[in-house]
Amino acid sequence: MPLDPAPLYFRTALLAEGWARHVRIETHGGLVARIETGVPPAPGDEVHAIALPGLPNLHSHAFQRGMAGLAERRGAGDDSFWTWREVMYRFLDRLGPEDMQGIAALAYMEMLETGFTRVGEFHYLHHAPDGRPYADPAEMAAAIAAAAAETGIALTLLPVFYAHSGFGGLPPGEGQRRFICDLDQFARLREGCRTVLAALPDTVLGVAPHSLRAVTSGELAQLLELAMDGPVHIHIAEQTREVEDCLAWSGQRPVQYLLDRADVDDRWCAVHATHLTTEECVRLAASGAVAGLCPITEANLGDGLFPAPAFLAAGGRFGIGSDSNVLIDPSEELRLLEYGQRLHARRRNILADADHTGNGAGNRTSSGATLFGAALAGGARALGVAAGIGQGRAADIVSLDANHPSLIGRTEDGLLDGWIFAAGRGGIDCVWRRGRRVVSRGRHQAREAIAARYAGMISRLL
Ligand code: NGQ
Ligand code: ZN
Repeated sequence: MPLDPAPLYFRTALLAEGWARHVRIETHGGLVARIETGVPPAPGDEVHAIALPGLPNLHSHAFQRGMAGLAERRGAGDDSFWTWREVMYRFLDRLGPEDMQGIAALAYMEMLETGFTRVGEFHYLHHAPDGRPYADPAEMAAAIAAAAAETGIALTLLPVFYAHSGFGGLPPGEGQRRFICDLDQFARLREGCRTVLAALPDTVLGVAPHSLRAVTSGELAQLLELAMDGPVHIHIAEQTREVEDCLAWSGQRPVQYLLDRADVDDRWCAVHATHLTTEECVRLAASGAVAGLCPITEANLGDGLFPAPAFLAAGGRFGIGSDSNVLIDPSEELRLLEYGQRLHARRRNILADADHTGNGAGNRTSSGATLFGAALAGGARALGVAAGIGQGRAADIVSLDANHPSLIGRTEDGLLDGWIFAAGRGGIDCVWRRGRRVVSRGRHQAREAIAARYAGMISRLL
């Protein structure tokens, strides 16, 4: 095992129990071995100002980073999620395993640079461009794992089961040929994923029925047997047309349909869950499932606005995901989550939890602290790990630049407000994964090589 890095010392740190001052963190084998608070730095400690726990990114399709900005031209008719999907299908048509690794490495590097330290990769690009399985069914999953290894990001892999093109088990379309498995093939693919993950630290393997459009309720029941106690992620109720189609086919809305047929509990992540009635908000919240919100992508795709006040009032939990990776930045996801609600309600500080009792005197209803705390807890839950900086956990830490104009003079929860609402990615200084520094002054240590490889690859692809 490599030598443990020097202990980290922070003037202030957001630990699992809350804010603490003068914090010394020793790591051993990548895990937090000891935390002391209220102590001076020891000789040889690496001293920094402000520590936050790294955030989980609960929903990513890494390959879509390669088409960021390419679907922003108006077509002949009305552009929509469905026309974007056509562009996306054409883009993925050409990608091989090396392309997947190169694009995913860029995306994962950007995640680390902006404060995400774990990614939930919702992976469905399984087969070769002609639709035939690779000799190794986990070939593309291996490319994803290689990108995670290169960048250092922690990986929760969510291999996707995809079998149909619409409600009621409709046959898949030509553009979906690279995604399609039967249940036996999927079980082998998932075993291949397990093997691939064995070489990486801190991995989690889940299962992802793509959506109620792509999976029948019979298939869903069999997939859940594979999942055991691991995470279960599904896209749900993202588009109004999806809700209408589900109603026309079953007489029920997607979330109603799911909650009536599957044992949805706190292993589940309901990705998007944009279109919910108040009753569905209450039932989904009560199930313990995490709502997987992806505000940047949901805005980009014109999905609609998640009914956050009703869902949170019912005790619902959420995390954030970068989904299409059109822009990667957790501070911006959280800011947009709050701003969407403000624009709609014409009020301010909508999601700030009135009961939030952070130590920041006078900051008891900080929007930043509520958003960050919820996304940390919900994201970790959805990705199958413990949340926050604590003994025995991976030392996944983000430091803020105390000299950034929007952070100077702020303390505790005020730092989260300053970062999320004002500084954004410019506020990030360093990022450690398993105690090893992978980002310094906002730049990943392998940025040059990863960006250069990507540049060569993407110009060939386009
Ligand atoms: C996906 N993305 O699987 O990449 C989907 C689009 C679909 C989002 N839903 C495809 N944002 O849902 O059919
Ligand atoms: Zn998605």
